[in-house]
Amino acid sequence: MVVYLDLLSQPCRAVYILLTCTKIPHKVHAVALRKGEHRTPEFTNMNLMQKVPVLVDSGFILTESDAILKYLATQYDVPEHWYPRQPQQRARVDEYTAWHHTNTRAHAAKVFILEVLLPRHMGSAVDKVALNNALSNLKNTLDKLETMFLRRQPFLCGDDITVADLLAICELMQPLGAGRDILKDHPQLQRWRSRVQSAVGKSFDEAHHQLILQPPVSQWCWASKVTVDYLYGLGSTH
Ligand SMILES: N[C@@H](CCC(=O)N[C@@H](CS)C(=O)NCC(=O)O)C(=O)O
Repeated sequence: MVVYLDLLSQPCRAVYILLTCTKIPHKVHAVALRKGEHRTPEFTNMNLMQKVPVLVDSGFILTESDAILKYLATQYDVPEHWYPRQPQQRARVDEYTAWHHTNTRAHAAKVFILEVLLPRHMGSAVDKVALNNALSNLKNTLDKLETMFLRRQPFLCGDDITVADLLAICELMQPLGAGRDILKDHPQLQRWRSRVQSAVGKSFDEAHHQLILQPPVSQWCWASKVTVDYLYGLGSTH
């Protein structure tokens, strides 16, 4: 099995962590978004969307991190807690992952886009009004993570770690690439982050190594205008 990843990308890191900490045999094919390697004819042939992550398993091509994580957890012999078989427990994971894309991902990514990607693309200063708006939307999301998903349980969907925690943590780590720890005023989420880190061991640091090094802003300049416009529009209140 081959996975096409750029570890500066949040959904790619989630896939990487599951693969490495469960020891599913795989090869990583690095795709440097900042060099446009996702726009080559070969990559486009594999994924018309020109996005990472992509998984290729014996000719079966799959995109979308949520689908990839769930495929890996059901197709391979991994501990059941990652994506429980019991229908109601599984539904809890699906509940979070459905919510994730228009909440955790949209709002954490928007802060990052406004602080890093957009100024770079437009050659403009950070739009402080838009950023404050985005931070306020993000705060609502962080509050909901604490009061809804982490209420009386250590992980987002129950007593053990699932693929939902991986999607969430990788998204919430992203603004660190611009030096912003968005969990600093959220002790409950900080404790959850530590639990996720301990549960996945060294694969967490491996996945986030590049991000934590805080690469120069030029390296972040990979997203297509379509992606920036799309994410910039998501959750917009102005
Ligand atoms: N919903 C997709 C999102 C994939 C995505 O947006 N990937 C970004 C990196 S985080 C990408 O490849 N962007 C390249 C581009 O927009 O040109 C998933 O969860 O896999």
